[in-house]
Amino acid sequence: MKRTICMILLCALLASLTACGEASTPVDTTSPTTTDTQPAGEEGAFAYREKLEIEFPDKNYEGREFRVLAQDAYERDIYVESETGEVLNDTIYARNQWLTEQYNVKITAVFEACDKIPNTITNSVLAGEDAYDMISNHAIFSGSLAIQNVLMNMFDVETIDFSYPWWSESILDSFSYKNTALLAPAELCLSVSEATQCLFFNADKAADYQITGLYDEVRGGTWTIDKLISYTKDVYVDLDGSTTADDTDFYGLGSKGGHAMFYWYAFGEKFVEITDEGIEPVLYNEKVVSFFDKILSYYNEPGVHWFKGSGSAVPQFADGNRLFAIGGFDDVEKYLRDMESEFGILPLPKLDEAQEAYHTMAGGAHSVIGIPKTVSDPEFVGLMIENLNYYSYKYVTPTYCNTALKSKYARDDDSMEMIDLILSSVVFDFGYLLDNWKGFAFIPQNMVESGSSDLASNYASRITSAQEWWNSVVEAFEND
Ligand SMILES: [Ca+2]
Repeated sequence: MKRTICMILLCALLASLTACGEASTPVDTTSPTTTDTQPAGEEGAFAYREKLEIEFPDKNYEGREFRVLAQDAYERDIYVESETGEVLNDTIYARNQWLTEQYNVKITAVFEACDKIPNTITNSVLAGEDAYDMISNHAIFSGSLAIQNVLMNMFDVETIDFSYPWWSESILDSFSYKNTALLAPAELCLSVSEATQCLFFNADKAADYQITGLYDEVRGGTWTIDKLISYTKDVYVDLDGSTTADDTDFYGLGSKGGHAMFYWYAFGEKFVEITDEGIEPVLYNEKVVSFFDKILSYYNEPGVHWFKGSGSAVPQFADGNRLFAIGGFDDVEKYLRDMESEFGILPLPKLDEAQEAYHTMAGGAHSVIGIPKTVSDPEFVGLMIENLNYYSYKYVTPTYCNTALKSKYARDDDSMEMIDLILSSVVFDFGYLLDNWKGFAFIPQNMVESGSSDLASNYASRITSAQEWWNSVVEAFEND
């Protein structure tokens, strides 16, 4: 059974996901250079993080290696080669130097393509080798590992403390089943922040449309889907005078079909419910129906531009052709550095004002960490992980937000406050990470992209296979 599930998972993933690099280069991350490791503090939204002080056990590991196997698409999750004068790079470098000096350890990393890591680690563990202390790999590709019986339950590692502030409640809810946590998104992996989704707005255009006080709406809890719809649904300008709606015209919202599921998370929902009895897909119900009514009709408005398949809606936003756009934090570094207009960052809206909090999701390519079952000293590994998390929480994530995510109009401190709010509201969902295109997580995308409105039959045709799929996942976990 396990093998079947894994093959299905892997085949589907290989067929559906972007390839993730080929290189497999061993790297020694330790440099003989010592540095002044504490970067200068940043005042503002993240100042509270620097105040956190945790006393970890005092240990001298006498040069022991901390051996990491990591996805090559996000090397800087684990390692940067040297100081370059670029603040984020140097903060990551300083983190590793700090760990090295604190414990007399040596971080060594091997980078591989994300689709190869599950096999590498499975073969290694099944051969009884204690070859790696930690893996750090693409979240969805790692899903197959969770059902291979090769990873350690992190709840059993005494030096990992899930009450530390970087382990969110959502991580515990979504990555554990019956007190077993085999994988987790960790603060030490910057890619988790980079994959975080948000809503960008063009501040200059917003002023033209008399849209003001957006940050105050967020703070006041009144930033809702109906507000977003009212600000965007009729915003359309035929820029080229072609009398047809082209990609290059001006729209209220830039998006893609794949974003439709984001609203489900933003409204505080998930695609599965984990109970003591098992994992149940969320069924066709009144809430689901009203969700689809709202999003499908919104995505048919003239002010919404969306496209099918993969890609980003942010380049056209960067060109000034969208009032709002949905994208990831990594889009800022990729596309918004040289944007002429001022832009701001907002959380995805709530369903209504009664909803208690904002929620967002992280795209599935970010790293999650796991500890191979064959590790002989899990306490050492846990201590390394938590120290890297600690330093990353205090310095690396705030530095990322204060440099990579900052608009060139540096006066925009509100954005930093929003970024902090968004990061602390990320929702992880078992029902997305292990969906394997058999559950319901991709129905919103399918419905938008197909233009179908027959939700009832869409659900009815899939419910049996969805339930079978989740039953098989449960079986695999319980036999682990
Ligand atoms: Ca046109």
